[in-house]
Amino acid sequence: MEKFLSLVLSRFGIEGEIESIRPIKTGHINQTNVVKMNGKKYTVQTINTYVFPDPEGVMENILSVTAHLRAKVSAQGGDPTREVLHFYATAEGKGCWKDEEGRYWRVYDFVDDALTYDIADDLQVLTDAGAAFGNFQKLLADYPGATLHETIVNFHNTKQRFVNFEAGVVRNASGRADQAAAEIEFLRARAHKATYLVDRIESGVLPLRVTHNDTKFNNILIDKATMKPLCVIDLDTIMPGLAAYDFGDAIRFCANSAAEDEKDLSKVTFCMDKYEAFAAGFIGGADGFFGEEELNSMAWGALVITLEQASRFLLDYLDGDKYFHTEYPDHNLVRARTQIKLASEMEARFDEMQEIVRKYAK
Ligand code: GN1
Ligand code: MG
Repeated sequence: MEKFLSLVLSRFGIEGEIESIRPIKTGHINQTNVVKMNGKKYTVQTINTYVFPDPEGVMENILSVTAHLRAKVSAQGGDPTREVLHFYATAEGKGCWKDEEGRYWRVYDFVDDALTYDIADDLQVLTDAGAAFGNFQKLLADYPGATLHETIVNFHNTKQRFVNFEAGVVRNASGRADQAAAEIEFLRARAHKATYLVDRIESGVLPLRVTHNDTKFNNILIDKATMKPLCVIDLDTIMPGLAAYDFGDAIRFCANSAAEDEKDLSKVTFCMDKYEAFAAGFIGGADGFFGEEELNSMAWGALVITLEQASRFLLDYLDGDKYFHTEYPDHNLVRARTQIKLASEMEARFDEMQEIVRKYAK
């Protein structure tokens, strides 16, 4: 392992003795190690090609977007070495290297003295996180979105997601559909809601922006010393999208009172105070950046992306756990259930959710 990681680093022009290797277990998709060499820490990661069939396209996006962000952060007097991820390129100028077994590797500087959290309890930190994700969209407002590779086709096309879900139910590849009958019913009954955002893209009501598309709270590095957001990470899914996708995905994760895979559903609640705290930063901090229709779509984003996520976890359960990393046989079903609980609570309090957006839009 050590010898191999040393070879990987050398492909990115980094040579020396490895001092330590530490695996990171947070993400559901890629495999990550923090490798210390010559006193400096690097994040060394394989890109999951089942999920990302075009890893070179992923890395072209990332190298170009991070260069754009770096220039913006520098111009605003920020510290680009800590506030933007720094990826290395191979001698051929590529952001990834393919080994003999066909695995794709990438390397970026590990950001020290920063942490990620799976559950957000401090409302001020949530407001700051909202502002950070909102600011991320602002920094990319003048990025040419049409030049980006679509790294996962139809990623937040919830209409298509529900078509795929239905096909997966019929296929029932794992033979486990009976165990998920109630959850399948819940989602089927909401297929009409899943089209809400896509319909509004198609009718030209909602503008496409360059969005992050995977705005889980643990995709923000928080500075240990100040507890302020430092850097947005996990840039694999930066693509044209809706402001409501980033708002909604963040909410479904951070306004949950429990973990995404909490087994005891009595602990899983949609927290309006957390929703409000995040909205205060994302919308309140945006200073008129979002248009009227976008503001009207934010609460929908939370509901639609939560339903979408439920369908994705459940589909993977039905397919036999091929996409998301799982730790036990029912892991994806457990995850789908938390999303369903959140979605039903959002439905019950939908008017309040919209009012809160209005409050911070002023
Ligand atoms: C995956 O990589 P990670 O763990 O940040 C997934 C997201 C899901 C999330 C659910 C490329 O994110 O879309 O919302 O799991 N990423 C991809 O936890 O599918
Ligand atoms: Mg990810």
